Amino acid sequence: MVVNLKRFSRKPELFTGGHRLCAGCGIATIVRQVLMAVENPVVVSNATGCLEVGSTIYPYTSWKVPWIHSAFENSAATISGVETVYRALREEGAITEDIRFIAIGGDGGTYDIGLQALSGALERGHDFTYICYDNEAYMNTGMQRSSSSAYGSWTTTTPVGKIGKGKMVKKKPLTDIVVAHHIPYAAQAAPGHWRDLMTKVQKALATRGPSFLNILQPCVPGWRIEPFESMKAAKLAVETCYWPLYEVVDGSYRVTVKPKEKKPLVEYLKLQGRFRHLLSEENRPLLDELQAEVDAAWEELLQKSEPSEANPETN
Ligand SMILES: Cc1ncc(C[n+]2csc(CCOP(=O)(O)OP(=O)(O)O)c2C)c(N)n1
Repeated sequence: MVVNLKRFSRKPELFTGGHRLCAGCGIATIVRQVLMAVENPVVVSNATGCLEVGSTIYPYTSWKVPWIHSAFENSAATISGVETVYRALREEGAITEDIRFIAIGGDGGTYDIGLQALSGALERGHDFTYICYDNEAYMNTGMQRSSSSAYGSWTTTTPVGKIGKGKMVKKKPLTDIVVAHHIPYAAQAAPGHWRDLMTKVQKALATRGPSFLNILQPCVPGWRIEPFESMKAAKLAVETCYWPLYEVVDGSYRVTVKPKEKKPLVEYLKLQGRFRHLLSEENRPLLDELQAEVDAAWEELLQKSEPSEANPETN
C-alpha cells in the first residue's frame, strides 16, 4: 500500500474547518488524515468527547460523511449495529456499495467507559475499524485523569504539589489488551508521522473483520503545550520510543517506524507542562524510572517484532 501525498492533496476534505477544537488540537489533524486515507464510503460513530463536542455544535457539522453521535460508553456497540444492518441488507441485495465502518472515541471513551463495548464488538468479529484518539486524559470535561494518563503526569485529579507527584498509576496497556482479542489488524500511530498513520488507516479499512488503531493525540491545554508544538510533541513521542509505532497483523508484530536515533525521554517530557515537575532534582528517581520503563518496553517490542522489517523513519 503506497500513500501518495499528491493524490491526497487533490481529494476533497471530508472533515472541514470552522470547527471549535482548540488551536493546534491534534484531533483535527488525525481526523483529516484518517478521512483523507479513506477510499470507500464510510459511516462513523463518535463517542462523546472533545471531537464530538468540537465538531458538531448544532446546527453545524464538520463531517462530510454519515456520522452518528454515540454515548460516551458505546461507540463500538453503535457501529456494530450499523454494520450488522448493512450486512443483512447487502445479503438481500438492497445495498450493493462497499461501505466501511469506523468507530471513534477518546481514551476515556475507549480505555475506560467504552471498553466493554469495544471488547464485545471485537469478540463478535464485526467488520469495522475502531480508532482511539489518546490524549491521555478526560480533556473535554476538565483534564481529569483516565486509565490512559501517563505515569507521573499532572492532571486536574492527579495534581502536583507537596504531596502529589502526578498520576501514580501506570498507563493501561490498551493496545496489548486489544491484541489479546486475536483480531486481524491492530496498530499504534501518531499524527506527526502522517504517512505511517495513513498507511495504517488504509490497511485497517482493507482488513475483513475488526481492526484497531490507537493514535496518540497531543492536547494543547491538557499537555500544557503551545498550539504550534503539538506535532512536535507527537514526533518526540515516537523519537523517544514513548509511543512506538508498530502494527500487529494476525498476531505478528512489526515496528513500522524505527527512530534513526532513540532520543532520551526527557526531550519529550520537557516540552510539556504536565511533566514539568519531573525535571526537578528531587524527582530524578521518578524520571529514571520512567526512562527505564520506556527502554524495557521498547526492547520487548523489538524482541516480539519480525526481525529486519522495521523501516527507518520515513516521514
Ligand atoms: C457515562 C458517562 N460518564 C461521564 C460522562 C461525562 N463526560 C462526557 S465527555 C467526558 C470525558 C471524555 O474523555 P475522553 O473520552 O478521553 O475524550 P476527550 O474529551 O479527551 O476528547 C466525560 C467524563 C458522560 N457523558 N457519560
